[in-house]
Amino acid sequence: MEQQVDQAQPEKQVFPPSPEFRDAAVARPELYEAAATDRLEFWADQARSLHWHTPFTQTLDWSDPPFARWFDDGELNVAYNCLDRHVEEGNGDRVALLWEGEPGDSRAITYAELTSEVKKAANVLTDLGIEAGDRVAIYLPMIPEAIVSMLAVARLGAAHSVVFGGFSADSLRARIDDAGAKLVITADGGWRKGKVSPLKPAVDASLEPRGDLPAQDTVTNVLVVRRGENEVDWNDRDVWWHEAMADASPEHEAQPFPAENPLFILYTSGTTGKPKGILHTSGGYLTQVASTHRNVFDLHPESDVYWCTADVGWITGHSYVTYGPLANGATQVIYEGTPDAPHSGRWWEIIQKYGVTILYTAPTAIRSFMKLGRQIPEQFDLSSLRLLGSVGEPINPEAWLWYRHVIGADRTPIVDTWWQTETGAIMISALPGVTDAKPGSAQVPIPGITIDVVDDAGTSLDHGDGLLVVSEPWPSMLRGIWGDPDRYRETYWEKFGDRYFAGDGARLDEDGDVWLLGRVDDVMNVSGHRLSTAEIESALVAHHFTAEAAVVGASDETTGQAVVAFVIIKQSQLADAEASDIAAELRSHVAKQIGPIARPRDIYVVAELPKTRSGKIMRRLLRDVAEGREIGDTTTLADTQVMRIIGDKVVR
Ligand code: 6R9
Repeated sequence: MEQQVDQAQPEKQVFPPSPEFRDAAVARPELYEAAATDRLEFWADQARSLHWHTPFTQTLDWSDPPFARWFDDGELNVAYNCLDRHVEEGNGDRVALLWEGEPGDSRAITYAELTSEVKKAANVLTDLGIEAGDRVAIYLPMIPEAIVSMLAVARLGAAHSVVFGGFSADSLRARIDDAGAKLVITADGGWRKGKVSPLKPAVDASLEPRGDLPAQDTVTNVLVVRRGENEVDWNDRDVWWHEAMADASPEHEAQPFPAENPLFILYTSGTTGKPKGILHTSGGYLTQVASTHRNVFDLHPESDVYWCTADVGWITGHSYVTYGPLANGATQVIYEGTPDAPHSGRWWEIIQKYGVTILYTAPTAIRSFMKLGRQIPEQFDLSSLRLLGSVGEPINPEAWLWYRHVIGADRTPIVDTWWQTETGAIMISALPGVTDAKPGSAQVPIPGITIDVVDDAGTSLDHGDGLLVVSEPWPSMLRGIWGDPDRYRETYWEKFGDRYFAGDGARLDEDGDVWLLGRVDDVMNVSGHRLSTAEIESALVAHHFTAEAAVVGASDETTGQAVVAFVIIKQSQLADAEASDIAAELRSHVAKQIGPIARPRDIYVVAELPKTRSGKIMRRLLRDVAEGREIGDTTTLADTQVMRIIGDKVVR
C-alpha cells in the first residue's frame, strides 16, 4: 500500500495493515481481550504451548516481591523444547540454521542435525564435569557452535554466561569471576572485517594473573572451537571441540528441571562501574520469548526465513536468535561477520540468497545504510521480505520511513520492539496485522504486559512525558542480579515500590501510544549497546595520565549516542602526555580495558570539570559542550568560571 509521506510531520503518518496481511496474521485482536480478561491465565495458556515434563499447577507466585516465581511446580527442559520436540513432531528435516560465514563459507543445519550436535556437546560437557547448577562462560564468534554450546549447557540444567567476543580479557575475567564459571567455551578466532580476529589469547590472558588479581581459580577447562585456524598457545586445561565431539555419543536424554532453574546470566551495564549479572530462569523466560517471537514477528515456521542480525553476546541474540526461534521451530539465517565485509551490500545479498522473509535489526544499522544510500540495497532482490523489526534504541521516524520504503518496498509492516536485558523478552510493540503502525513510536504493551508512564512521584499520566514502569510481574522478567539481591531491589524496585523502573523516559501520546525518550540514568546507548558512563570513567582514570574523567553520551547521527570523555591530566604527567597523542592513547586504553565498543569518539582534555557544590559532575553541561550547544544554566556550579575554562581549553 503506497502512502504519502508527510515530510513535515512524518510521525503523524499511520500505516494500517493490508487486508491480506491481516487475514493471514498469527496475532489476533482477541489476544488483547484474553489477556485483559485474565492476565495470568493468558500467560498460563502461552506456557502450555511448550513441552512440560511435569505440568505446572501454579502460574505466578508473587508472595516475596520483587522475587517472582512463574510456573513454579512445573518441570521442563529448555533444550528439549528447542530441539528434540521438533524432531519428534516430524520436523527433523526442517532447516534450523542457515549459517553464512564472513568469507562466504556456509552451512545448513536441520533440526535433526542440531539436536544430535547438542546431544554430543552435552556429553562432552558432562565429561568435563559440568552438572546442573554450574556456570559456563561462552566467548565465541557468531558460528553454529555458539548456539550448540548455549543449548548444551541448558540441556544439562547448568547456566551459561555468554560474553560478547568484542569484550577485552579484563571484562571477560570480571564476568568469569563474578559467575564462578567452571568452563570457558571459546574459539581460536572468528572472521571480522575481512580477517581473522583472535579470541583464545583473550581467554588465556583472562585466566592468568592480571594486575592485582591472582590466576583465575574456578575455571578447570577451556573448550576451543577451531574456526579462524590462527595459531594459538596450548595449555593443559585446553580441549579441542572437534576432537571431543568426534568421540562423543550422539545419545543423550534430556532431564527435566524446575521452571525456576537458572538458564543464564547476562552482564549488562548499570549506573555504577561494575556490570550487573542479570539472571534469567527457564519456564517463564521460554514462554515469553516463544510467544512474542510468534506473535510479534508473525512467524509461520513452515515457510518463513527469519533473520535477526544480533550477536548472541547480547540479550537480543539470546531471546531472538537462540531461544525464541528454536522453541518455535523456525528456520533462521545466522551471519558471522560485519555488514560491510567484503562489500557494503552484504546484508542485502544474504537476504536475496536465502529469501529472508523477516528481518530484525537495530536503528543504528538502518541509519548507516541510509547514509550509504539506497542505490546499494536497490541492487538486490529484497522482494521476499514481508516483515521488518527494530530494537535497541528509539528509531527516528525518518529512519523508520526509509526502512519501510527502501527495504520493505512500502509493503512490509514494521515492528518497533521495546525491551531490555532485564525484561528478557519484548514488552512494547505493535502486533503486525492488528496494530496501525506509527513511525517512531514503539506503541503499545504486548498482551499480558502492563506498562505505565508515571511522574517522579509515581502518579500515572494520561498523556505527556514521564518515566516508564512495568506495573505487574511478567514471565520473562529478570529473577535478580547474580549474587546481589540488594542491588536488584535498589536498582529496579526502590523508586516506585511495587513497580519495576526501567530507567527509560517515555511519552504517552493522546492515542495511548508510547514513545521512548532514552535513558534517564547514566547509561549510554551506543549503536544499541548499553554502556555505563561510570565504567568508562573508571577505565580512563586507571591510565597513568589521568587525574579525573567524566563521560557523557552525546547524540550521534549514526550510532544514536557516542561516548565523549572529558579528562584532566595529572600535573606530574603533563610533559609525557603532551609529548604523545593523548586522545589516541586514552582511546586505545579504553578499548583494551573494556572493549572496542566503549572507545570514546572524542576526548577533551580539560583543566577542570563542572561540579555542583556537593561534588556531583554536571553531565548536562558537558553534554552541551559535546553536542556543540550553547552552555546551559551554570548557577548551581560550585565554581561558575569552570565552564568558561573548559570551553577555552578543548583539544579534540
Ligand atoms: C533489547 C535491548 C535496553 C535499553 C532500554 C532502552 C533501549 C531498546 C528500544 C529502546 C527505544 C526501542 N531500547 N529497545 N529504546 N525503542 N525499541 O536492547 O536490551 O541492551 O538491555 O538495552 O535499550 O533504553 O532501556 P539492552
